[in-house]
Amino acid sequence: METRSGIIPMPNQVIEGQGTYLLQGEKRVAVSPNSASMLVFGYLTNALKNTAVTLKPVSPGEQADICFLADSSLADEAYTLDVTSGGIKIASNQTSAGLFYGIQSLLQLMPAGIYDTRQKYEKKIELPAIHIADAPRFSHRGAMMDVARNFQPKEEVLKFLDLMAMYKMNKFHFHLTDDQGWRIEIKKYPRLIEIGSRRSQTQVGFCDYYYPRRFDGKEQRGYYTQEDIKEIVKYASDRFITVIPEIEMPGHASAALAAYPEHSCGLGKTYVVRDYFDVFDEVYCPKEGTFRFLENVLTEVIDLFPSHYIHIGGDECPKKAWKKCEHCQVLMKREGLPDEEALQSWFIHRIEQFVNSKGRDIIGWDEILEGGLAPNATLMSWRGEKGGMEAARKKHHVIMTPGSTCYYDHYQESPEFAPLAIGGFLPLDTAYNYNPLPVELTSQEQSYIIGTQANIWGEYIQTPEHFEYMAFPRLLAMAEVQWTQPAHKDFYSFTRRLDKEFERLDYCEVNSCRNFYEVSLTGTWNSTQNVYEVTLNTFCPDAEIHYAVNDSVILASSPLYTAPVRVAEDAVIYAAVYRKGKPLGKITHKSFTINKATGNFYTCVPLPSSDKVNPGMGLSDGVRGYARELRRWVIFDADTVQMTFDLRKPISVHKAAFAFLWRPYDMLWPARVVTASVSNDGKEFTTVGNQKLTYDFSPTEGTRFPVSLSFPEALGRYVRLEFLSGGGCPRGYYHEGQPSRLAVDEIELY
Ligand code: TNX
Repeated sequence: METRSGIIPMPNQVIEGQGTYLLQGEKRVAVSPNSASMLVFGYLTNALKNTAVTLKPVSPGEQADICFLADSSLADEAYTLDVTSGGIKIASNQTSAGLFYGIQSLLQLMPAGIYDTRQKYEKKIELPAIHIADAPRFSHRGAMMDVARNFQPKEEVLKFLDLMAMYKMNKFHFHLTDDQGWRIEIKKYPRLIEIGSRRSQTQVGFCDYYYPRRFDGKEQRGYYTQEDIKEIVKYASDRFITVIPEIEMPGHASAALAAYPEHSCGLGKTYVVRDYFDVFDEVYCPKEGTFRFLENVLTEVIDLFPSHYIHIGGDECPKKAWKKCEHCQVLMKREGLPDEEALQSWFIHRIEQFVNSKGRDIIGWDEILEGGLAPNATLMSWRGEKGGMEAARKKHHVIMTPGSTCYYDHYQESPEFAPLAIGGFLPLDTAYNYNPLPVELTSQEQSYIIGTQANIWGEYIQTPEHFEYMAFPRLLAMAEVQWTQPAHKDFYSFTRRLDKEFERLDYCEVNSCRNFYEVSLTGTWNSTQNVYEVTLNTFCPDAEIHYAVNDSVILASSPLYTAPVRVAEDAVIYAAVYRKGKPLGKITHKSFTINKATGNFYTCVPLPSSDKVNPGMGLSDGVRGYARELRRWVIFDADTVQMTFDLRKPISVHKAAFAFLWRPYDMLWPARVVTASVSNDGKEFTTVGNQKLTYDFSPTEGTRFPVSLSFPEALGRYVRLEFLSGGGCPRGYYHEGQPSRLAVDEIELY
């Protein structure tokens, strides 16, 4: 479905009419004098403040150009919007949430220029005649902002709320506490801010880049006063958004324990606000004093946030401290708890009872399933959808946020061009195509899934600009996942609407990722034609791609891409998106290596434990591993790894080249020995080369180590490489003594 009007998220029913309505001068708005309608009236007035249009409220029933109508037959959040040459009518039920969404649709019918704050919009506002009848697919349409890892100023929070409202999102999940910072003032416990809201430095680069870790030496601090929180809550509520606060427990508690170490299990440790990112063993100890502390914290939180749901975390709580803690062990015996998982569940139950006693319910991450789900808990499923499905089957409400489709801290463009991210790959189309209702569930079970949200974790997000880069434009895809019925979803239609929407995002000064206007390059071996082909793609509709081989200058006169580009030898392909002779985005490029192994099948003994990109062909797909892109590497958990290439006919070879990734944090160490052998029947192999491999580990930086092995020219249909892995992780490094793993990429034969 495609509409001229281009609203995001796509409304569920749109009928385009004939003619237009001209919005200009003073317009009369019929609005009930109740507070919710007046609030929406105020919002609309403010949205138009930059235009030549002024609005005057009149009573319902009086002659008016714009009518806000109450229709109690409409569901909460549903609305109808009618634009005719005679005027505008928006109907919703008394909650006025629908009215607010009707206004959002109306505003999106207007030119993006009305959002330009640098100059007044003097041009006329011509609205297309239209009938929209609309209601959301899900009631929980959320986004999570992690301000604990890195603080975000209040202004950025408010800006984000504005943007969420534009796309009809209604739940703002505020991740306020974690190991690296406590961000909310609690009057009863001032040290949470004095100590918990600052750290003196932060790790540089991804957690596994450097050994030992490097730090930036810059203080990181920030928190919201209770006045700030009130302002944020009110600002959100004026936009029909509920702020759901998250106070993490029992894990992710380092910042709180740095301030109040008495709530830990002790163990003679010094507790600090963490300056690097990991899952830490220091957690809350289930002592009476700890519960009193947490209940007092929650009491202040509950007073500040009217949200029915209070998120209590519950994820990633290592049990090491509890296992060693005498108090915990006695408590477990007394309560008849078989293991520490049951203790975690006991902990969460107890907190749930407290939250329930205040008339609220808890949300927890899917680990709260372990050891038994608290009776009234809503589950946020992040480790895939399994936990969510289990909870739905147990008749608990569920919010689906599986990492692979909802974690907007993952890369959305190639790591070669993107700023540092946590990893993964979650491009716009993947975000868009997510369906939060697993087909494995019956429709009855599905009804427990109340929605989904984007989680924007902040480990590597240090500035508002970077936050926006990670959130957008994926957040608009999420808005459509949340709002639009699957029958009305269509990625191509979305890209056409998004193409226009970027203009509005620009006026709103959103630093969106722009790879929408760039080319992504993928190479594959075409086995029917025996040739390597590079496919060029862009999300951008109605555009051309121009490209060049081994030439970084791309002009409108460069070759126009019409079919996969064939390359017969090593090449770098450069490409850019053009529309009407003008480039829309930057030039991107990718290197391809074409050699005797490229495109050939191979077998591995044992099979790799991770093989994410071009599974089964990752070692011969023509693209070399890149230090920052872990998922591209083929990883083996074994002492000896054998790879046998089938070159399909006897071919003479004299050299093998390959690379290993060194990342001590991930137990990845390069191979110590490589042996090459050839065979004509795939059974009997003759060794042709063997070499001990040594490396310079002094750079202390996660590194790609390229290695090659030359040998006397040999003829064979099969070529085998055998690697002896790096052995145990060496002394003094992470995971000392544990078996290392081997990450290899691109086996090249010459
Ligand atoms: C896992 S999701 C976490 C967070 C991290 C995130 C990074 C969850 C409940 N825990 O603490 O920030 O991964 O993607």
